[in-house]
Amino acid sequence: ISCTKTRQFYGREGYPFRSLAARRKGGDMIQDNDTLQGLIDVVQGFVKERLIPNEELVEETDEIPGDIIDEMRQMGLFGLALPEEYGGLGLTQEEEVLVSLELSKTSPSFRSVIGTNNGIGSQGIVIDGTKEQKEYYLPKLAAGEIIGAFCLTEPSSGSDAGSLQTTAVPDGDDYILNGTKRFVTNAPQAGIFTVMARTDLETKGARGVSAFIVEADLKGITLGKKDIKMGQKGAHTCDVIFENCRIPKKNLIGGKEGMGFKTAMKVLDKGRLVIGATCVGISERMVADALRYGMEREQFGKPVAQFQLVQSMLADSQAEILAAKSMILEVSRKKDLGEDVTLEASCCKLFASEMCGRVADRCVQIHGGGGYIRDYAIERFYRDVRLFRLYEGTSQIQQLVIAREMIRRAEA
Ligand code: COS
Repeated sequence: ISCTKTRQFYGREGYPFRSLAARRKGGDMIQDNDTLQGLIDVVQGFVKERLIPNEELVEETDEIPGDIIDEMRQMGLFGLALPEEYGGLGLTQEEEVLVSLELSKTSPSFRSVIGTNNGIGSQGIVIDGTKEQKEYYLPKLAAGEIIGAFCLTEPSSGSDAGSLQTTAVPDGDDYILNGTKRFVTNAPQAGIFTVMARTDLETKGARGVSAFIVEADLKGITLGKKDIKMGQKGAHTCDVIFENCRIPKKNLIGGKEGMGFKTAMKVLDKGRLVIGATCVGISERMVADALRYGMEREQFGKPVAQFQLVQSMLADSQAEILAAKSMILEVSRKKDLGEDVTLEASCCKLFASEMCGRVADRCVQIHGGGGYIRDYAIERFYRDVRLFRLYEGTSQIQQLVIAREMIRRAEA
């Protein structure tokens, strides 16, 4: 579908994908194949005609152009994973990963624009929020009217998230929030933060943590300077500092103290599947670029893709991409059936992100010296994808989660 067609599609039909959830036939994980395929086609066209041609601009300016963000809003991309009753597209997990995979065949910063509203910046409310919290915030997030961000990590608590030190102390109808959150994706653009803070100051571990919705324009919130990152230009992170910030008690997620760590973990179970899909999408793009290069670049009188040592890099990458994609789809279906997928989601994040790193490395190798030069997108992707093995839980944290769950299930 061409971009012009994409616009006509939306212009003529409004938001045709709004009806996806309504068409679900009891228990179907793919709710309506034609509508889903329509959405995927439109996203493919958008990536090809709008995002890929702007990758270099984003790299140079460290900004996503405003007109692209507007188009994302019009397409409903901010609400892919949000329930239809709150203005989202209501995609199932399987559908969401299929769409994310297409959206990731370009610079990952583009997906990051809509990533937090569909994931870590909204899911705390979707999973554990009260009816009032959902009704008030989710429609704004689904429409892309506000950006949601997730504040878990702190200067001295990263992997050991349960040891966080930010405090929320009750005071009349409010809590008073104090602490610093680190590496907060989309913080500079955020309208609300999901903040994990300690309400039980006597308990050191995860049990004393609660989750709050904090509006970004409250007094007592300041942002640190924008982090200068290795890659993913255009996706911004920074510190968020709370100093005697007063938040109304009604913004305690779920209205219950001590549940915040579990809320954060459930959010991450979902996030880890979507990051896995992102790794698959960008790996497919890197291999497509490397294959094209290998078929054009001649050495020793023939295209380098004809040499078996290059073919082994292409073939290994293709096989690993298929493996990652298959496991992510399988686990997504399980999640849609309501099964506990903590172990499986970590397997997906671990395998897909490590696979993506290997694919990036091989694709640089196939490009030869050209792979180290800015003229080729692979130089940028090589830096961009390094983050996948770190955020939403490092590979080592995924290994820890997997092994713990194996033991827990064996004991049960
Ligand atoms: N879903 C629901 N509940 C969960 C859960 C999940 N996926 N994972 C843990 N919990 C619950 C546990 O069952 C436990 O509940 P009880 O107190 O009722 O027994 C509670 O949460 C605490 O869990 P646990 O004891 O396993 O916590 P730990 O402090 O040992 O930490 C890890 C667990 C390391 C897995 C966690 O801190 C983590 O994921 N760290 C990485 C954080 C991260 O990904 N950061 C990236 C930045 S955010 S973008």
